[in-house]
Amino acid sequence: MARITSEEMKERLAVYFIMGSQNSERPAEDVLKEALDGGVTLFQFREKGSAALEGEEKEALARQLQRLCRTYGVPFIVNDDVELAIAIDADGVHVGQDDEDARRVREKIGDKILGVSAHNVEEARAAIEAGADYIGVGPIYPTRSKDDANEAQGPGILRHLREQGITIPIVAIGGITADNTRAVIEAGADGVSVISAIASAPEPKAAAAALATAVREANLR
Ligand code: TPS
Repeated sequence: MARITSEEMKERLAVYFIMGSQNSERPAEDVLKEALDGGVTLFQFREKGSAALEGEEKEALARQLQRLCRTYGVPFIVNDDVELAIAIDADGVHVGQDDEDARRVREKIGDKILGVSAHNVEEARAAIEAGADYIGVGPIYPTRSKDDANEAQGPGILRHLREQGITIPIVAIGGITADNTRAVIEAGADGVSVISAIASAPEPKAAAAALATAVREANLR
């Protein structure tokens, strides 16, 4: 498999759902199934925090969710666990600035999708240099889903990155909802990434569909 093209990556980032077992009281598989029914285009398995599964349990849940994504033709990305991604032949890996060095991850995963969190122009350029296929930029708005999150930057950071010549596919993250999706797409993001807007929604399917509609409408303008 060759590297994903920039055009395909941008389309895949439209509605990027992130979840681990800690993000919902309900079984992760049920929430993900409903989210996929609503139109999620990319999924990241992120097991983090004190309640996170480890070892065999983590791998078993990963395989279960990966199987579900496969039936929908939605790529399955693993957060910050290159060994797990390789062991289960996931479609990609996402790493933050404090995780394993992006250049080393690229060397290990070959042509799989590589995503890197970036907070400024310098980190964006370094991610591109390291071989990232996309960058995650945020938190744009305040978030309660990441303990060690930086200060919210607002959609202006997206416009700034684009003005500085950063053309790599960008997904906006942090406090994104259907109501602020238009603002981040207009500021330069190719898609939106969410945990709580879908995982904590009373109806994950409707929540994912609302995000998909908001992204589509913002791109039509
Ligand atoms: C694609 N990250 C930044 S804010 C946040 C996370 C997990 C919480 C969002 O939750 N970009 C990508 N993947 C990541 N894991 C990160 C950045 C890191 P909520 O939508 O509930 O505010």
